[in-house]
Amino acid sequence: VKTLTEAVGEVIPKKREELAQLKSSSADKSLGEVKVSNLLGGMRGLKIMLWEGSVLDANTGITFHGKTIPDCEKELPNAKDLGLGGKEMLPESMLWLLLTGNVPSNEEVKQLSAELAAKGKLPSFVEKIIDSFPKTLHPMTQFAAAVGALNHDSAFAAAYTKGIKKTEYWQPTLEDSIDLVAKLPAIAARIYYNVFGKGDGQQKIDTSKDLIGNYAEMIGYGGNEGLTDYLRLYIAIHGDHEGGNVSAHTAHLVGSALSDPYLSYSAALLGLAGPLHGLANQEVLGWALGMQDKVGPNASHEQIKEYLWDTLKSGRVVPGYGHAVLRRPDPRFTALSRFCDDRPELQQSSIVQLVKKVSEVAPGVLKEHGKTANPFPNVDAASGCVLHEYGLSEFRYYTVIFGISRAIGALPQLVMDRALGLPIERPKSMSIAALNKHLGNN
Ligand code: AMX
Repeated sequence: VKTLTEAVGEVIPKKREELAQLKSSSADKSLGEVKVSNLLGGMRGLKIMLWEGSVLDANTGITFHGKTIPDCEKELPNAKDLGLGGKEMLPESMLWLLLTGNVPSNEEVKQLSAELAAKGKLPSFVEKIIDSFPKTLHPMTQFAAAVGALNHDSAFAAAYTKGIKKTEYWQPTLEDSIDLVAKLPAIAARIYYNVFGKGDGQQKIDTSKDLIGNYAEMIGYGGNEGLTDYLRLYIAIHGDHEGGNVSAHTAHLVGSALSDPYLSYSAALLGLAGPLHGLANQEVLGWALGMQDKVGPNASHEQIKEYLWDTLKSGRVVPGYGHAVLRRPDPRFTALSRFCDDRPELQQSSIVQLVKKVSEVAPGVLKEHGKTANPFPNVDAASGCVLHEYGLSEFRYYTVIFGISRAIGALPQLVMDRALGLPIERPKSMSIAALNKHLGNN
């Protein structure tokens, strides 16, 4: 049985070799043209970042080191394999896969869960910082501030000050990353307790439990196997979605200045807090609950169709549908729907069933409407309503759960960035005047 640190150490020489080969064989090859529309259009579609953990294909969706979500559901150690109650894959398994490219054994995951539990307690100064925030401060702002404060004890920052060699940067980066993943549940739970008054208030950790088993306990849902298992699945599959999305890209960009993992991930969380990124799931839920209020819990396909058209005719988008890259139903949506189909309590839930019915009707309406490039549901179409059904109804908190998850994808890349010695990011920007001059416009 290997530790995660040993497993990462084993794959790094091969990665370095692959990068060296790529540089020597292909450094001058082109990856396409840069048009003015790319510069003005949020750099969409430009292949300008290295990101090892996952690749997003417009048709097949996300793959993690080549594995689809159904592959991961089959292959990664899950709650059942580890006798934890429930049966979903563990975020620990996904973290291992993203860091190493390999599927861990049950024993390795168990050992990682124990390591995370051992490192999960917050330093008291961070508890005090969180307790000093007003309840009215958005949970994501609190989350980012507390994560940034953990940089006080960063192994990377300390080693850098001492003059560690560049080839060894990845080691304290990994140490900090594991430490941060371990502490995110306690930070998130303390914020939940302070703002919403739910949970044990002390973030107690049981070393025999997995990361999410402990988190569910800390936020007061320990006895709820359905929610605990849903959180495992949700957090595992939201971990990574390529490098270009705002949170992942931010972690990579800030990390490229050799800011330590706490600082880099704190910045990523502030990006995740934006309504065009991490807040979308709460909007879907608000929209669906609004529909339920208007048309009742047993809406017919005809009534749903009408509500969809009302939304579109009023100039709004249908939340939970469409995607910047995907052109098929999001496999993450499919995985969450499968979860709902597996759980009797969710089959009886009016909001879950309404959201399911919407997914049968909306693609036809959006196709007829004719604007969106992708009329299919994205992950956010389903995610919030399940939390709501299980009683976790505080919308303002939902992005914090996403924030626990995204670390599982963003931090492995930071480790890889340091292992590969990637440089500080510094793209070229241009003013409108400079562009016009360059293009020969008058
Ligand atoms: N409902 C109605 N119209 C939509 C639509 C939807 N769900 N999705 C796209 N459109 C419209 C766009 O507004 C755009 O109209 P415009 O030409 O008048 O500006 C047109 O269709 C073309 O857009 P697109 O190329 O299909 O999408 P995009 O890449 O510009 O935007 C996204 C992608 C997700 C922002 C968009 O589909 C959207 O607003 N969806 C609803 C909100 C949502 O679900 N967000 C969560 C996304 C998942 C995530 O990243 N968390």
